[in-house]
Amino acid sequence: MTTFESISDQLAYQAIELPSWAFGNSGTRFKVFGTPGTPRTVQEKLADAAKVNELTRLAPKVALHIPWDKVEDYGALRDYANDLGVALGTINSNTFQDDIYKFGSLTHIDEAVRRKAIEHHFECIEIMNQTGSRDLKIWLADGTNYAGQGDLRGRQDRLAESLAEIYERIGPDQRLVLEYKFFEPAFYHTDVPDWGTSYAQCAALGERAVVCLDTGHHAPGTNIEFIVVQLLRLGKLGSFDFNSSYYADDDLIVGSADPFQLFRILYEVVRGGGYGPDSEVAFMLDQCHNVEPKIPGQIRSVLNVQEMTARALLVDREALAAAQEANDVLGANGILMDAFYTDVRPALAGWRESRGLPADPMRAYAESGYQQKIEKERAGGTQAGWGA
Ligand code: PSV
Ligand code: MN
Repeated sequence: MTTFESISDQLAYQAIELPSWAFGNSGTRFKVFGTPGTPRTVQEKLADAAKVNELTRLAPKVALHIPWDKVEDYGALRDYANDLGVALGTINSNTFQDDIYKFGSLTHIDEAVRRKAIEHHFECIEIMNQTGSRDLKIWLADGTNYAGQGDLRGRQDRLAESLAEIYERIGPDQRLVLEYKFFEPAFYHTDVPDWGTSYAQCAALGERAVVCLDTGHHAPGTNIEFIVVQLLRLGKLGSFDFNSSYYADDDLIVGSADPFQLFRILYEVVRGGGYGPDSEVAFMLDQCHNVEPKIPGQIRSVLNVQEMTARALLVDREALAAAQEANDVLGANGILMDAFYTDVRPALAGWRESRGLPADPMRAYAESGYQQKIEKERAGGTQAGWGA
């Protein structure tokens, strides 16, 4: 039996990066709904993120998206974030919203377009130097819609060349993190569709190139925890983009659609050494709150990750190993399920209180008056959203 007391110290290692874009307006191609109190500036996004961290102590960093979060002075932005009690985290590049990227960016047939995309990443690295960020995360919209439209092999070769140039610029303490996604916006093929492609490209680059696993970027039914096992085994699991999906890249609150899947993923993270002070795996959210309130949406998200981490830590690994060794199929499965079915919420409430945090951060937010304050203060101006 593993007790909550025996794992409670390990819970303090939990650090989940919040995406700045989760606080802005978002939606689908059908409609983006505005929400009262939505930030108009990156500073306001940081303030909202800091509120999540203040109430949970789970979210010490905020990931930025360039150009959505462009400012004149990144040193000043870094100080601003630090004053709020958070740090600036991963820098996400964006080569999917300019007209010139219609047929690709780092894979584009035209050298001039590739150059522009590479230069954009150089700019991101320059920003990282000022924000103190470790990770440059690259997600590409590159791909084709029709068989024969592009030279799949040529695109892969150009991708390797472009990434090599970017990798050259990465500082000794920085990492290039390559995300994969099996479809969308391209529907016939994408140039980095799966972990294997990302792994192959990263392996060719070197040690500081690692894979980003976005949980929403797999076909339904994919055994994501197996991918976690494999990447940890290969030393290439760089980061997670956590979210939940029923169908595809739904970007819903992590742990909402399938908490058991989140538990299985986190169990393999813990078992594979991806959690704790010696691990370099970054845990990020990549979510949008289209219809639900955004700040409580982020609070719920980090709490969901914490709950499933606690359950994953509760797995009696010794007993599980013994059952596995004895080929005790149902016994082994039962040990895993015992941990999953353990309701850790009361123990976590106590854990928070013992650390001077609100037992129920959702409730604490509702009672804090912060929402009313930002709705009043942030009247007028242009609300942040995709592309702003
Ligand atoms: C698009 O699918 C996407 O959601 C990727 O997952 C990136 O991580 C994110 O946008 C930010 O660019
Ligand atoms: Mn992502």
